[in-house]
Amino acid sequence: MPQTVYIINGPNLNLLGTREPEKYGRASLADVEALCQDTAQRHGLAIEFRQSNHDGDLVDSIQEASAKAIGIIINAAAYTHTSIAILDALLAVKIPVIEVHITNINAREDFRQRSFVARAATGMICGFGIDGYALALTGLATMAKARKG
Ligand code: CA2
Repeated sequence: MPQTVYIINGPNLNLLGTREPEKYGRASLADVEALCQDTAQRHGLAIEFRQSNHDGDLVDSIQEASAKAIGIIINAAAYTHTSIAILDALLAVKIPVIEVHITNINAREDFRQRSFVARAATGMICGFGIDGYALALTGLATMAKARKG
């Protein structure tokens, strides 16, 4: 049985590829899932890919991942900058958490430069477009291998 990584996406990311292509690119969320599936397979990992517009659902996914996964990749979208509930859920997990953003949030509006998720994250990747998800998976695969020795 391959080890599983949960990839959790927050509000409005279901609209990826339909609007604001200059910021978020032309790929859809289904394209992101396909990229993650392909990358995970190359590393011998399985993925559970989730998206929700509701922070309680995202908390449920984080708690589920905590019991079933070797790592979490999370793009909490706008909840990154507002949700203590998501931060508390992430602080309660013992597996590595990689925060991903399509855009470079540090080069955007002031309110996007504060991330609550970052306080619980092992690492953060932003500004690489959707490739950030593949980079995060590769990072988690490297960590998992190092742990196995
Ligand atoms: O850069 C990222 O990945 C963000 O997490 C995207 C969020 C934004 O609130 C964060 O500050 C940075 C926005 C996700 C909404 O995505 C859309 C994509 C296409 C059309 C409309 C929304």
